Amino acid sequence: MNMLVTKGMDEVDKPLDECKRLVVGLGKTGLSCARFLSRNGHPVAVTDSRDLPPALAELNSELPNVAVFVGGFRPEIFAAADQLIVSPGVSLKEPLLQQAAGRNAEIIGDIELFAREAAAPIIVITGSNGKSTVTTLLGVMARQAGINAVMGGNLGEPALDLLDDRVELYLLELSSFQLETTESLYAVAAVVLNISPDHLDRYCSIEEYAATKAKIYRGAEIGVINRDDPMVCAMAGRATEEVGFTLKEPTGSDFGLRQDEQGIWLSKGEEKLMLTSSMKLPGSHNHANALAALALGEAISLPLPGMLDVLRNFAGLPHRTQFITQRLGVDWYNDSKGTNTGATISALYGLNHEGACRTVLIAGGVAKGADFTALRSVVTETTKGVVLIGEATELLEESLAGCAPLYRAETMEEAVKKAAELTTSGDRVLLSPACASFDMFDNYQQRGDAFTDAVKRLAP
Ligand code: UMA
Ligand code: ADP
Repeated sequence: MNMLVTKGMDEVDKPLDECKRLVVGLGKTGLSCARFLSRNGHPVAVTDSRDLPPALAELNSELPNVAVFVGGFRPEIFAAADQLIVSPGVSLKEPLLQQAAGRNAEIIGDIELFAREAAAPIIVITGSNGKSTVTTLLGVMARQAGINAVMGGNLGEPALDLLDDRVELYLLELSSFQLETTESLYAVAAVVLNISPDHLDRYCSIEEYAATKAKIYRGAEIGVINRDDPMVCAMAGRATEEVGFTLKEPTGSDFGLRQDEQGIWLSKGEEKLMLTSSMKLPGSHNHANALAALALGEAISLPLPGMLDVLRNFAGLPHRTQFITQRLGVDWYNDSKGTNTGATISALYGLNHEGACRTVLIAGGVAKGADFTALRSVVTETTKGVVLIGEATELLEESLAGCAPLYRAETMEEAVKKAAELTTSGDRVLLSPACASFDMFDNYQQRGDAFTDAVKRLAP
């Protein structure tokens, strides 16, 4: 008989039958897995290394019969499992998972369960930066074309919670963590938007990180390839058909940019489609995102005029180079989702229209094994000062020494006040941390909100 078991480390007596199918991690993903498996009549247990995992209360109220083991990973519980469904935040290098793999237990993730179940076509979007923007753009384009399309994965809603017979198209933003445990995903169209260093606290090298992302092209009907990114180009040849995008002039039927006396055009092959100046999204990195969305949309035959309409009207997601306000002639931008050096580089260059040092950057947080010397050129070329926050302050000081004046702040409020002191009319302030937020905030949204609130509180 099933029974409610929410047990700490000391209280586990014997592994239960439910542990044959073990969900590892009880955040959003773990909850969605427990929900899905229970709904399909499979006994399941859940474990989390934390004492109070975020979804514990919700699981207990929604699925009171599911056994939950918290406050550490117990060898007995893992040893009893034949199938382990691992959350993205848990590394497969976790010793108990390695032992399970060693005795041929099946180790999968929520996306694998999703791929085995989903009946409608799936588009997969991954890359170091731009995933949420492209996924959302494409979602709006598909819905505007009358398709019942749903979006999720690393972006917002866990994939398993999206499953519904009425859905006509799934748009999945996937992280490298999610792809590590996925084997059966065959996309109708797939893109690795770009590769720049990220999560190097979890991967031994950028090559290992890139190889995880490359998996999405295998078995894909159409692979969309970023022709400007050598690491993505090296992934070509796995999908059945391919189409490319570039920020240069496109060749063949690729998407790219063409310039004439009127300005810069989003183009397909020789054909000019739309002036980039008609887009609301700021920065040249968003030209790349627009071209990738067009290529994916074309792959599923979305009508071009509707897609261009979306590009004209889409103003972007919050926390992504988001314009907040102008105060005393200074523009304030929230790029809290800029959580790696690649994102911060593109945000700084993308906003730097005048080619001068008019930006004060607020950066810092959890480094995730990053090499911040990658920021040296862009900081030298675009900033008049950098205000540092959080755990990575000293590392950033060492890495950016001599590039621009550097300042320390203990809180977001203090960082915003310091940035305001450093600016004069015509300058801008950009929060683009190049780091994760977990040292000072629950997530990047809370960090971006703290920034926006502090800007609004500045004396008029
Ligand atoms: N953790 C433990 N013990 C555990 C399980 C997790 O300490 O037993 C820690 C992890 O190390 C991690 C945190 O808890 O720091 C969250 O991990 P999780 O796997 O429980 O996370 P979920 O709540 O399930 O959210 C995950 C994604 N999180 C991660 O990949 C870390 C969410 O992406 C995603 O939106 C959600 O699934 C739904 O699919 C967030 C993210 O930060 C936005 N993603 C990274 C990124 O974008 O760079 C990859
Ligand atoms: P992701 O979901 O991959 O984190 P987002 O669309 O949320 O990507 O954008 C996060 C940040 O990455 C943005 O705020 C911006 O700084 C940067 N960025 C967005 N698109 C690109 C791109 N195509 N190339 C490089 N950086 C980008």
